[in-house]
Amino acid sequence: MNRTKGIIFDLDGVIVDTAKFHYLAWRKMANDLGFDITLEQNEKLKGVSRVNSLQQILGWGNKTVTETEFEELMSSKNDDYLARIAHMDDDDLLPGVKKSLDYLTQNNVPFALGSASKNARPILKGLKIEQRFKAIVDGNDVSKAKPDPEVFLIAAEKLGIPPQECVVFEDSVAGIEAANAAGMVSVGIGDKEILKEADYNFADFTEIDDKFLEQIVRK
Ligand code: B16
Ligand code: MG
Repeated sequence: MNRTKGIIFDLDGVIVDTAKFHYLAWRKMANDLGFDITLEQNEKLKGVSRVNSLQQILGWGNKTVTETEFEELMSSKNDDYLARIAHMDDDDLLPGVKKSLDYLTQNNVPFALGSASKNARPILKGLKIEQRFKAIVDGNDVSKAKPDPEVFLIAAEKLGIPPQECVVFEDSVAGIEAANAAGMVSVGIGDKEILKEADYNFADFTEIDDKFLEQIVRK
């Protein structure tokens, strides 16, 4: 029997600062189509799947495209995004993340990834932390995107821990909504005004100490 709760980490914006590269790549695509997207609009894209992001962006720009053009835009945005993150390595882990992962490993607290990204595995490999996760659930494994809780429920199942005994670290409104809908404890990483539905809020992992982790994983 597990003696601790299980932890589920989002990827983009929690473990690594890829959120800004998603924004830059979407913004370039929008600019090429003749409109712009704001940082405020970008908040609505965080944690949202590639398909749903493009649908929203085209709506903001009042653009209608054919199915083929839609596929081409998704593919060129992803190529642009991958080029921007190509040289990522373990120095790119967000501050404080390594220390928290070390604490969890040393204390036998199982942790999983629950990300909307279809690029999650190569990113974790680049960061040299792929092997440390007991389970990885990403955009390739789900049929329903955040705010649907599916990604986190699959992660809990793979950890072998009931959803109500899991804690989710998330930087997006959609992800906090998904964690709450899954009946999990939600920890917002980022602006607490934006992530106000989270059970706990921190600006980043440098604010999270061993004492908090110890308290949150205790059953
Ligand atoms: P990809 P997360 C999400 O990852 C990002 O927050 C979101 O901006 C992105 O559109 C989505 O992944 C899909 O990513 O295009 O790489 O498949 O935050 O859930 O780890
Ligand atoms: Mg995220």
